[in-house]
Amino acid sequence: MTDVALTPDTLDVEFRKRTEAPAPDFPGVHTLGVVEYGPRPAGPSLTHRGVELTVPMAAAEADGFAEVWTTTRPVRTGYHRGIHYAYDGEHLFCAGRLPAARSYARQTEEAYTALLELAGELGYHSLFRMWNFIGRINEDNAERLEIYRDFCLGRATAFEKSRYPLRRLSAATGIGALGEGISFCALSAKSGSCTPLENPRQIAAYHYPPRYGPKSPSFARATHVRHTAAATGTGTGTAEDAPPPLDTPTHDRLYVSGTASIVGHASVHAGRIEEQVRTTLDNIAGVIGDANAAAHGLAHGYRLTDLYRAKVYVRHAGHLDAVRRLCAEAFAPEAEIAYLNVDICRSDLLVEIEGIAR
Ligand code: 3EB
Repeated sequence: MTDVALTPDTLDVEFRKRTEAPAPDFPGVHTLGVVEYGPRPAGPSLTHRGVELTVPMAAAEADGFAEVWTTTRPVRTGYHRGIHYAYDGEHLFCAGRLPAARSYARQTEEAYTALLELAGELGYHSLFRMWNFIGRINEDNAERLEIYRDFCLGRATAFEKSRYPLRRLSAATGIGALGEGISFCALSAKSGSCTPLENPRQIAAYHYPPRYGPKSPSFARATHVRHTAAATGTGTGTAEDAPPPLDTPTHDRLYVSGTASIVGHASVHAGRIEEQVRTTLDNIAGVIGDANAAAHGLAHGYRLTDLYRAKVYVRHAGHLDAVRRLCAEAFAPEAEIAYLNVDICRSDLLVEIEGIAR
């Protein structure tokens, strides 16, 4: 197994400019899914790049960017009750789009029920990351319920009816998008082991009090994943069902949820961008740090400089420069960081940051 260190990681993600020609196909590297951040919604659809989804968001960069999920295992695709999916025998990438509606709870419940059902039927039981891009997130639906709360109601109902334990919920992002409707995508693992993490400084989102909406948001602060690599370590595995051999190489990632300036359950530093960024970074550092990692049974923790990918959502374009400066100070120079100008799920929040540590 001496070649293992030279093998690309089983599941990885990189950011590319949308205007760039697609990277040449490397032998043994396949694309599971592509999330493009562009001006208008599109997809999801199935292509030679797995599932492609375009999320309507004003990227700070003129042409937006694409988030490309690659795998060393061959990919197959499919469609099930509104969900387009791609899978490699170890990872499942699902995506869907809910059209503009008077209210979103019912559609959201149906979509998450379908997603959980699909993942279960295919044997990808460990959901480890979800993203929800919500149009008009801080505006009311036709029944005068804020659309974010409307969405949370449907999502929580789906997990409840699927008898999904709260303590198994995964990392997530819930964030504003342009236009109307909701785009979503999620990743699940088959044999990789997943550990959800909470933040001692914050109340679990799924225990937020009812003042924030009829049902609490269904997510954990982070998911640690020990990914199972290609069975042979050379990328020649197949998408067939086969248990990984005992000496299968693994690699670890810590997927950090969208994180904001929330302490306990309350938003703090209303109207103050620098303080909100600092509190958000402190929250992330606390979740991923050694003490919290040990409290969740992990061998070691991470630091902000271990985040090799991050997405930074900023409500006001005028705050972008300040946010960039603070993030550049906190993250490693080689980290890929994307900035997006969108609304945040609570109207008093100005910034939300997510990332992946390795
Ligand atoms: C928070 O901590 C900020 O509803 O899926 C962050 C990450 C937030 C995910 C979601 C919401 C979600 O409550 C907002």
